[in-house]
Amino acid sequence: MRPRPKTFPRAALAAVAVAGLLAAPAVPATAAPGGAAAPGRGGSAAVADLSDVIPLPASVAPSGRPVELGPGTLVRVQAGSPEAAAAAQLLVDLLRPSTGFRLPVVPTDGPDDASRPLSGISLLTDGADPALGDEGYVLEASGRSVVLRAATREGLLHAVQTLRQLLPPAVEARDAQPGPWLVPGGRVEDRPRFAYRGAMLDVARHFMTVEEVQGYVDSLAAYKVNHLHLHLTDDQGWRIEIPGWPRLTEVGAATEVGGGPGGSYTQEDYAAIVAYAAERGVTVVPEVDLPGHANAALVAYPELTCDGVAPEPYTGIEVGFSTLCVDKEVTYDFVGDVVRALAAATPGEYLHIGGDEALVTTEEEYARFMRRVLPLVEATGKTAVGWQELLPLAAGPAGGGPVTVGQYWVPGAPEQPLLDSLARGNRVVMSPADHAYLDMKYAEGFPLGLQWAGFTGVEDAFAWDPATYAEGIGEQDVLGVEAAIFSETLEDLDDVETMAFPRLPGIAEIGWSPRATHDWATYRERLALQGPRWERRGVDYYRSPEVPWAG
Ligand code: NGO
Repeated sequence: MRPRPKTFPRAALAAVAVAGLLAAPAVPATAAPGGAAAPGRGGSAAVADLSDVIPLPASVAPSGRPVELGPGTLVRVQAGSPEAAAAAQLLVDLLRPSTGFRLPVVPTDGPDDASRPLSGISLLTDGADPALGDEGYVLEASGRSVVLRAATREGLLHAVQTLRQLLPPAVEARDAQPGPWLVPGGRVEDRPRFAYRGAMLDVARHFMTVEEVQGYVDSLAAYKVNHLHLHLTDDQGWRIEIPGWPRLTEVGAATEVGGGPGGSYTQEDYAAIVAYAAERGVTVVPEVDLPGHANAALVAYPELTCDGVAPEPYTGIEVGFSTLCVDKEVTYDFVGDVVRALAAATPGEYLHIGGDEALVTTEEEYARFMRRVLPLVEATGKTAVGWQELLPLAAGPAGGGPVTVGQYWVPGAPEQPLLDSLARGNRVVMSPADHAYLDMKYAEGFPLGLQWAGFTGVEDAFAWDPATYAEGIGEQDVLGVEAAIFSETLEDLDDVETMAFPRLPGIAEIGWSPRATHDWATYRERLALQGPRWERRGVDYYRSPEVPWAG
């Protein structure tokens, strides 16, 4: 379908990496809007501007003096609200190490307490405006109090992330820092543009440990990304234990790109990822890529091939050469078991079945396969998601079926069958590879990444709109956006972070902030403020010359 790079001499790349990063032109520090806390000012007396937040909140009204947190600050949670208690836990886990404050969590005293301004930080569910939807929240900082109010746990978690960005960058440190800890005064009223804001991580081409995935979740949650799509299987490795099919992980997980040892998640590992993500408001969307991209499964279970002969394990980066045998019954026994196991282990609504680049099945075979597999997914009660190739085969509500979600990835205009599918009530998540594939290189010569969809600078990742990107696909068709990272050239979380930051926050902002606020010139100023936060947290990022980093 397109030219692909061949192999990547990793050692040579590492050399370019260092040289390339050091050679990045120094860019003068630009004063941040509103006297924002900037690196170099050491997070001292500076106070952030109320709109120094990514994604930019829907509405911001600064007023009054900053609120200072201190050693006596209490965290007050709505009595009897498990949602508020959960968000308070996340808040104190974030704030205690760097502030060194005890931040005791105490319940509000009674119903009228919720409407009185309290000293400290209050997390309240009573009195939340239903118009703010499932994820909206209000943050008000005035006098001696910061009040976070939302109807849902998700809303309160987002409010916590906003508060975090309104505190100085030193808040990200894991050891005690000098204050003061000032929150700018005023009111933020916020809710997302799209319900689905995702990030995809490919743990198949290079395996990532549970801790690495959890570390990535931390970074995603900071930008209100609410779905983690895990690309769990591909030609190079099968990464998730499936009861009844032990060789998938015993044999099919033992390889990865470049010949490394691979790895896989037990059901317990997967549960640990799901739970960690859920605590941070992130829903896991598991993907098993079918019927193509299946070499690892075929190595483990040769009966899934048409000739019954096991292929060689694959450690290269070509695509489109493998397939489950569409004509064998055992294939559907296998897929049924996989889909049911994943559905049982996944509390979220979505189950992704891949469906891209099935280049060695005919169109008829592909359709036959998917027409059997979609009902298997639907029988689990989950919503099926697939790469855009799947969409034409989904009946959709107008065709008497449920909604299926297609992930749009091929750059350029959609074909008519895809548009027809959307007209039947199916939806898309937009990840066009020329803007939202963060495994593309930033620029010529960048040491990591691919370039089949071109180079994707920081502005390129930010400056597009999912509701106008593709002719015929409008706002009503779009469930949301997703930043995808395939890991052919990315060996570990450090590599992934280098590709994600600073580009991923741009996709998060596209997914969350009102379209009318979308503006590169002001966004890049806000983005620059994230650098010191990543440094404090130990998150790798590329100091792109497109961003006016301070210091
Ligand atoms: C394509 C391909 C993947 C590659 C990726 C690399 C999709 C959906 N299928 O995207 O197998 O890893 O490009 O950018």
